[in-house]
Amino acid sequence: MQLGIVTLFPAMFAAVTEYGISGRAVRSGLMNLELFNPRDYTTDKHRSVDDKPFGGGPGMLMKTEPLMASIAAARRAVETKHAAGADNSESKGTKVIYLSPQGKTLKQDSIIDLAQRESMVLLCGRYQGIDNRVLESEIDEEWSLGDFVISGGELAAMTLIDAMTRFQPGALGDEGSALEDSFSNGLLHSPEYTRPQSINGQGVPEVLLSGDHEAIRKWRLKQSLGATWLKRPDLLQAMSLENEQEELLEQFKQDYLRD
Ligand code: 9WO
Repeated sequence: MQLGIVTLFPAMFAAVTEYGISGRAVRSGLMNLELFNPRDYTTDKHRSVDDKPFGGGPGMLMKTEPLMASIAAARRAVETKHAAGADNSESKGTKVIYLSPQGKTLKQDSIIDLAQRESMVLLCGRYQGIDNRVLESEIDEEWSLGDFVISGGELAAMTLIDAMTRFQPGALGDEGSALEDSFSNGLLHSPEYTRPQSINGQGVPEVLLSGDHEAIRKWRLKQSLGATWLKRPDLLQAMSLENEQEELLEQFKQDYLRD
């Protein structure tokens, strides 16, 4: 996947390019990030990247000319990269995405869809954001992590990159499959335990030590359904359960109400 990233703080992206699963995906060439700093596209002596809003008031907006120039450069770079040698019909599909609280809320399903794309440009806003005309002419999609404000789009862009990386074929290696993570079956994960077998007198559920794989599968599914029922009943509401799941959840509720 080719990613063009427009940001005033390119150094922040070391968090995804150098660490963990995303770091490995970048080193192996599975994810290719190219950073574009509007400051490098300024033409004035002071290299200004912010400007006053018309109508006054506190706060600043991103300065338009360097912003537009850096978006154009990012788009050009990712399009030439992934169209290299081939016909470029696919490259015309490169979307410019703005991370903002006004966007559509990202869900695991949207991450899976976005992760299939060959390229995209991520625009990280700072200050109070961007001029509305730039929004309307340059931005194809607006996505949000949720209903809260942070100081800029970078952490949101990195969150999106990390989540998409997990769906690149080969990115997870030994860590398993992104399709087995929480949410991929619409349920929360069941509790997990590691050594030691006792912590301050608290043991590990017997079934996990039994070696009975079918019993373990059932127990985990039951716990998964139970955890979802207790912590995220809204997720269960939106699902239709199979017979086995219905029965295991019923058992969980009985156990829970008895204890
Ligand atoms: C800042 C500000 C200051 C004074 C008055 C109004 C103001 N609004 C903002 C503002 O919304 N700043 C944003 C900062 C501009 C776009 C980038 N920023 C951002 C992205 N904050 N939060 C996000 C974000 C992105 C994705 N998911 C959740 C939050």
